Amino acid sequence: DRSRIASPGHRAKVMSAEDAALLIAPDTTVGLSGFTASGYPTAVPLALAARIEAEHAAGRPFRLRIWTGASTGPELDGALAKADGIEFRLPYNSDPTCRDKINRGQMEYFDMHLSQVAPAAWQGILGPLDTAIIQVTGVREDGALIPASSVGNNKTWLDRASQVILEVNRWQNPDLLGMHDIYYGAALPPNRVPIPLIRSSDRIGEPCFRCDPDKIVAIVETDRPDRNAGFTTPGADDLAIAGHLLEFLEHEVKKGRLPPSLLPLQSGVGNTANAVLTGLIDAPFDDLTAWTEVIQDGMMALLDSGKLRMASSTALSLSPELSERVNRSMGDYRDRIILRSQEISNHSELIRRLGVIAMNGMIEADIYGNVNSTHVMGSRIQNGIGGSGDFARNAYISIFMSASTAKGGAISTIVPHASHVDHINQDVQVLVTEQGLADLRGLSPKQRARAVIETCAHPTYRPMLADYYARALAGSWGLQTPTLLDEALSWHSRFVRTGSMAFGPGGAG
Ligand code: 0RQ
Repeated sequence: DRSRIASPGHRAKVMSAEDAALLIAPDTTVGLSGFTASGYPTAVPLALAARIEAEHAAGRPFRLRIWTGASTGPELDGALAKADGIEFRLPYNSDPTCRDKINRGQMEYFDMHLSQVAPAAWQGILGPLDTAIIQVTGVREDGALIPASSVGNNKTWLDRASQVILEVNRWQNPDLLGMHDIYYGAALPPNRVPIPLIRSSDRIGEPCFRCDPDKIVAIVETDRPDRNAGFTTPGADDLAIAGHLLEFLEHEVKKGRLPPSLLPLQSGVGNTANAVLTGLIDAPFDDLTAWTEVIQDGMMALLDSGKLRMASSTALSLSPELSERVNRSMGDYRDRIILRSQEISNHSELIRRLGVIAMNGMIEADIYGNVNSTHVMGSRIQNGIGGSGDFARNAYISIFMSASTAKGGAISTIVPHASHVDHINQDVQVLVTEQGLADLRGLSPKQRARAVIETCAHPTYRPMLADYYARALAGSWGLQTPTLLDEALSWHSRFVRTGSMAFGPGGAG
């Protein structure tokens, strides 16, 4: 079935994934499509991984610099990392093999804000881009490329790369045509102009990517579904967090601080975020909109329920079951979903203008409301900052959420001092755990500490935090943000030494 490639010139470039992989030289930079395990190339990365393994077996070094939109799937990050083919990677990663290599010091990882990847590439600070490997839904007769289920940085990779390899994926529904909005008005300073978008539903670009046909060196045809992990049924903690959050939003509407249809919603990755969105189905809000970077199952359910009028995102990020169902009826969603480049979905100017309500997960928060989204015990990366910084800094209300403990209670996610800070306390306005919701807006550091300890901490750790805070009030060098310097990170070092932040039975540790 060649019907997905309507241009004869493009059809002449169809070849096997193995042949396409031979066009990529060692020690070069490759920009790939993909934002979550949606719309990422699979056949060429798998063939490339096999080639890298063969080269390594023959004693020849072969490593690449890899740029993507955000996390991708096992056939890309997983396969290339297992082949030890990634020298350097940016941005957000959630692949376990990559994570392991990064934490062992065997892979360089530049964890940058997702909105800033494309501008940084244009600025030239990342170096040249040798090859782009981009999954598309089809090629039109005029050579325009129909995007797939994620947009990410594809526009920029296609524009910047010296050579382009396309994967035309027959699994993607051709009805995707018309769902995307690819903005071609971005420029570097001093030539930047306001982005002409005032509502989440505005369209300011084109439905397809442009790409100089002379740069296209190979086209590989594939037929493979997106492969996002499924979601677990929300647990008691997820439901409690969702309950606190919905009560807060209702309260804000009652107080007249939010309109009855709220403001555009952003929701991060993970099960808790998914549970919050599912909870909105039964909440008393109508005519909702979303301005976000991933559309998970909960947001689709909200769309299907009619409560959510439309969603703007850079990617669909659906469980395998829902992904198949949505893919079959893609045309039904074309008027309610807009997929954009990530530099637009996560743009500070637009997030600030629209007044987005940002809801993101966290690793830990300290009593002053500084949030760590990325590092476990200060030094091991979990995933990355992703879009959380883009949204938190510019949101109308910036909310972070997590269960109050992790690893079966051995870790308190509320700590005296964050072991790494991604979001400073000024960018964190509301903290939610299953224990409760702390509205930190307008509070001083000492007022925040009292609210966080009393409202968010787990009962096991609350007395320990209260004790630390009381002693900090008595013994800190300064009293704006009371801190016991020698003790601030002792909870983390105790965990690394003993496997628990709690004191042992004899009070030792
Ligand atoms: O690890 O799977 O090994 O048990 O972190 O934690 O509780 O399942 O929560 O899926 O919501 O993820 C911050 C990682 C939370 C995510 C983070 C361990 C925990 C588990 C996952 P296991 P949960 P979630 C838009 C916004 C940054 C990017 C972002 C994230 C694993 O939300 O990556 O916000 N955010 N992007 O056990 C040690 C702690 C821990 C901990 C959790 N305090 N100490 N381990 N874990 N807290 C989306 C994009 O950017 C694409």
